Amino acid sequence: MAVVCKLRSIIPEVPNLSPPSMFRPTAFSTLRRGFATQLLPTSKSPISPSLSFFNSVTGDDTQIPTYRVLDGVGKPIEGAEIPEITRDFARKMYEKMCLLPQMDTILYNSQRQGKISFYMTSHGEEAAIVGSAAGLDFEDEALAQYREAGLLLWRDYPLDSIMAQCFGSHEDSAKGRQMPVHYGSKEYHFHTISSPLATQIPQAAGVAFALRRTPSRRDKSIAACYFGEGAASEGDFHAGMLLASTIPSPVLFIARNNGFAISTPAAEQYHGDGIASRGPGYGVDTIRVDGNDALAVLAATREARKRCLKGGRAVLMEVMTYRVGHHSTSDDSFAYRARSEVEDRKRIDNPIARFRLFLESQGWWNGEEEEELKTRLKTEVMKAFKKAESAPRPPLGEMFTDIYAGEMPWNLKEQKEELKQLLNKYKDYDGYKKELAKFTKKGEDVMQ
Ligand SMILES: Cc1ncc(C[n+]2csc(CCOP(=O)(O)OP(=O)(O)O)c2C)c(N)n1
Ligand SMILES: [Mg+2]
Repeated sequence: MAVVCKLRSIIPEVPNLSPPSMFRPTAFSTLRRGFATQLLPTSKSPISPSLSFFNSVTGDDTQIPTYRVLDGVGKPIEGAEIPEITRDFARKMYEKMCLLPQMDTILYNSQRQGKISFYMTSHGEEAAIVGSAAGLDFEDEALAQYREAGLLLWRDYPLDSIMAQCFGSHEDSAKGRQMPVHYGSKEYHFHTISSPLATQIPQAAGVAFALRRTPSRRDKSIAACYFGEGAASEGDFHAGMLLASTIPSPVLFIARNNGFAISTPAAEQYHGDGIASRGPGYGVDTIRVDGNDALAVLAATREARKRCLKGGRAVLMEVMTYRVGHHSTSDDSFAYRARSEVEDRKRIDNPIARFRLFLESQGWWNGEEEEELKTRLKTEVMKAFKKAESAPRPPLGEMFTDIYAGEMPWNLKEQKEELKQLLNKYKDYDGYKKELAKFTKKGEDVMQ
């Protein structure tokens, strides 16, 4: 009371105090009226006499709910609305959801046979990836992590280009200089994957800001940023969220919560309520979605996208799913989880089966079409695979080009010279001969 009286006596002595309008001191005017209902001019927080702490977004210690449309057997759950979807659109989604594991299995096995150096599958996450891709616009800029090849498939990115990237063949747009699965295509609005986790998150906030500042794309395109729940532990996640929240931009953050960051289970990655609970902290509209329900992911993505464009602001979607495959070809997940757990998930909550049951219930799919599809997809994948497998690599010297714009820097020139000397010295040895034979020009472009 004494402090309030003192303040009241001070306020009239500073009549010319004219702060910028956004900081207009409501607290001062309330104090003048004698009611301390607010604490500071920068806060709208009401005053409370209750000494209470909180640790729940829902306010009642329950977890944030998970939005779902279809139940485990592809039927709409009570109260759920089926998003607008045509027969052809639904069939295309299903086809791409089936193409993804076909492609994954062939490329995964090819790594095991030593034909490619590395691979990452999306097994179990087909609805999360294809469902969200289907809710986006082709021109939305995608900034993915590495497990989102399904988005490229949805956009009809050619299988030939996927294979060329994984094999590093001369048809690869990155000229074989990236690890497999590090796709990138300007034409398909897919920013090149980078291995260091979460770097795409602040980049996506910047991309979305650029979209907002480009008259031809403003109010038309968003940035869609995918990342795993593990990547959300990086500082870049928080930097990206804060950036998008304070410098508003239409970016849709899609957190694929697949239960693992390599061998670390989600339960050991955070103590709070998943990734979704972090959204409101940044003032970002947020939803948690059943990622094994293709229709729920589709509907949530469409709505999230609309909000991004309407408000020019970020939206966060946490997509709950389960990584059925190993983390990558460098991992054996049965060293840290039971085989039976994986088999159970595949059986109990299979995203492809759930969506197929929905299609069948609409009369949009049948067993005969299923057989025909599986055969056709396998043939298509094998055709692209064989083409890339036998294709030569780009000329060896391409390794040094386009790394930086302008003139080649001195260190690359030095490295190229060193390679030239090595090749000229050892080119007649069997090991060198065999390797050089795989390159277009057989290394001669470097040796000269
Ligand atoms: C900055 C950084 N730290 C660590 C790694 C090694 N790493 C690669 S993938 C991965 C796990 C990521 O898990 P999550 O984000 O959940 O994606 P998921 O693999 O489950 O799809 C880790 C730790 C990395 N690539 N970059
Ligand atoms: Mg994960």
